[in-house]
Amino acid sequence: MDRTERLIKKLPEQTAALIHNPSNIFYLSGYTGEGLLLVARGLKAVITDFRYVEAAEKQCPGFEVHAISAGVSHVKLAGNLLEKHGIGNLLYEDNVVTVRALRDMEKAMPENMTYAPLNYAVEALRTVKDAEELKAIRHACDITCQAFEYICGYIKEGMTERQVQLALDYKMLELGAQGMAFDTIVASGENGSLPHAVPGDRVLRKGDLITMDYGAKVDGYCSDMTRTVALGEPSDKLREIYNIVLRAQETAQAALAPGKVCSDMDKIARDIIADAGYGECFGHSLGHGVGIDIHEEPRLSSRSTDVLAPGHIVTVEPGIYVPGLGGVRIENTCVITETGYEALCSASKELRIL
Ligand SMILES: [Mn+2]
Repeated sequence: MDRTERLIKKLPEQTAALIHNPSNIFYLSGYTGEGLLLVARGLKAVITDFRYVEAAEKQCPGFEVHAISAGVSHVKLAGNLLEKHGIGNLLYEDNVVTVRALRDMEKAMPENMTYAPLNYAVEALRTVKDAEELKAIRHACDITCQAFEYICGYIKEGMTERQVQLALDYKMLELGAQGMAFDTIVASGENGSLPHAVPGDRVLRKGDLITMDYGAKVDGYCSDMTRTVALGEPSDKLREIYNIVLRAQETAQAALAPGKVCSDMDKIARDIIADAGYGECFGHSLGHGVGIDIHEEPRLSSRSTDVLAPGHIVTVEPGIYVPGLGGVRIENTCVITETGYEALCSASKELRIL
């Protein structure tokens, strides 16, 4: 059954879903342009404008394509379609639609329309990846790993973080990525204590650890990987931190399996880091789902009661961050299988000394 049919099956009678979130629109229809998706039993429509009509017709077989015109806005057009189909209930994404857009929608729709939140119904479908999605993410992970091998031979003392970022990004594009999954992070030396450091003009020096967190986008899907490498021999302290993070990463990753509770995965890594005396230095969650968006459900966090299932794709990325000294993070993207998991990032996690 196609993705839109799976959503429609969840909708109550005489009810339509109006989709604003571009990632949800892409997931359901393959459409990458601007506009809205309107779906109900017997109704699958892309609502767009002149610029995207041809693209929408190509990308979305099985969908009607409607273009706005003077005086007929996207929501007005949606309202006309709902009226034509005799549909009086509309579910919308209340996490995306602004207060202003909701007011405009209510004005443009037929008067007796009732509204309710869609409650993340599409996001829930998106947590379990199908074969086609897994293939794209696998490809994105392969590009990420190849770029890692390349960058390990490229990094030299005296380069800036920004140069490393540019080389990584260029290499991923050259290897076939359609773009970056997110802004590449390169954090060297003391900058390593910033989990989301922006690569800058800091010059790489002997003894630095360099954390690179980056991913490729392929066919609309992301990969996410972090490796921390050393430029020359690191201090004993940095090596100690590296080994703790590596143990936390490997132990938590090895525990991934269907039926496991997300918060338990987080706890495995957190306990290892806390027992080693660095509990205060791991201030983010263990990981997150990856797909069309770089951060999706399920979350491997201490608060998540979600249960892992085959087809979930999640990251495992513990870290230790010490202000003034630096930091280490090691991250793999993994798919949950029927019996356990498979790591999609094959790049070695042993400390590389460049
Ligand atoms: Mn990540």
